[in-house]
Amino acid sequence: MRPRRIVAAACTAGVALSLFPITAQAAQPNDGLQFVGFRDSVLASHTWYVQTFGGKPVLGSYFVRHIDKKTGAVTVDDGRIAVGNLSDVTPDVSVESAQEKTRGVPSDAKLAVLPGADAKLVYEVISDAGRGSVRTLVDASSGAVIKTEELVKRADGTGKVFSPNPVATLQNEGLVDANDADSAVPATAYKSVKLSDLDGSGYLKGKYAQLLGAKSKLAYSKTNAFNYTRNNDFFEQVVAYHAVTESQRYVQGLGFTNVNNEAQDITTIGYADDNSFYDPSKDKITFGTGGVDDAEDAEVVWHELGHAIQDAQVPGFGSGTESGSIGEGFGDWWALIMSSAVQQDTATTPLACIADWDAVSYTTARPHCLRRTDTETKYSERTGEVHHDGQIWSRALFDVFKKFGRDKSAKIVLEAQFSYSPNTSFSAAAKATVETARKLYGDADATTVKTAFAARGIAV
Ligand SMILES: [Ca+2]
Ligand SMILES: [Ca+2]
Ligand SMILES: [Ca+2]
Ligand SMILES: [Ca+2]
Ligand SMILES: [Zn+2]
Repeated sequence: MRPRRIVAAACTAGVALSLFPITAQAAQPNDGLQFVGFRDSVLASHTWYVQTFGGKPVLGSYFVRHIDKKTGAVTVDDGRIAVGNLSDVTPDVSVESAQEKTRGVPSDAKLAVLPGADAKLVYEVISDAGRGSVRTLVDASSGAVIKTEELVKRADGTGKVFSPNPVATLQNEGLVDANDADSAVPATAYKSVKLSDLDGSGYLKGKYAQLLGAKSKLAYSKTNAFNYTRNNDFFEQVVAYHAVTESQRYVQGLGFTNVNNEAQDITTIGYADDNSFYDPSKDKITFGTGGVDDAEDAEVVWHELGHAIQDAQVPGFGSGTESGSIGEGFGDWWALIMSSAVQQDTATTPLACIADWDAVSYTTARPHCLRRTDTETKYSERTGEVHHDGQIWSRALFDVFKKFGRDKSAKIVLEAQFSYSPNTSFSAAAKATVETARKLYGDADATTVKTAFAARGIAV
């Protein structure tokens, strides 16, 4: 039933205005109204109610009385809804078990009536899993989740980004930073993209990523249009937001709803070194601006995000030298996994080359790579330096990627990482990965994964 607007003076519908509770009609089996709030404006006063049934609030209903201060005229806006086929308002399920059905920490839970022809008694549970409040309706008879909705508004925006970076996009190893000059990079290196899951605040703040810093230094657009060129410091914020959000959407699409499923904290402001890092104590990624601004290269973004992903999967991951090396290797490989969807693998700019754009500032050999995922580095050639030793791991994963493709290899590795210890060894992590491949896809695929690790000299 749609809410009706009734002017009291002409009202023939039988709604008693002066009494509380209001008399119910047959078509509207309400048993009362519950006071919600009072608002005072210049011309009138406004008293809001919610409809009740059996003493429980009816979801989505409202009833408001506006009284004109000058004339005393009363106007009613009746948003009561029919409650059909419901006689009992005693729950069969406890509030605790309803709260267990929700995501995150429950902050409020109350019995309510979900109206309609077949109305239901439900628990309305408000909870927060770290990215804004979520409302869950749990059937108070069966305990089934009827509906989950985010109370935070989301918006899509648009922006210009590098994806993954100008060198790979243009297949041009001759590009240089030129001190952040717009003229150093042709317009064809930019891609116009959708920026999804924004919270609508006008900042680059959303479901999976949020840029932090002083407001005056953060990109802002009332219309969620973030079109900058690289000399503008807002530009790398857009690249970072987009790269992290697209990665999380990809992870979700693989079926993982609990891998760093939150608004990852990011900053691109105030760190002048040619370095970037993930700080697990703050769960925050910081991008430096030395040489090519690090966040102008989405592969640097994805590498750092790799650390955040592993830390989200295994609290404190990377506490030993070998596990730290696995962390670096995974980060490089994750950059490759993400890039493989947006760039061509060519002899000039091979997919195995990581951070092709950031690396033009500190490498002379072409292709310019921070590191590669296709080196021959063996387990016996470990130096104890985690980025060096990480190449052992990234190469093994690269071989798995080549055999299985993007989605299947990503699914195996992400699932396997849940079972890694924080200080795992190459051998233990490799074995866990092989077993995960076996459980997901069977013996033949497990053997393929095992071969990739064995080729690096890892005992598996
Ligand atoms: Ca820049
Ligand atoms: Ca995180
Ligand atoms: Ca840099
Ligand atoms: Ca690359
Ligand atoms: Zn790293």
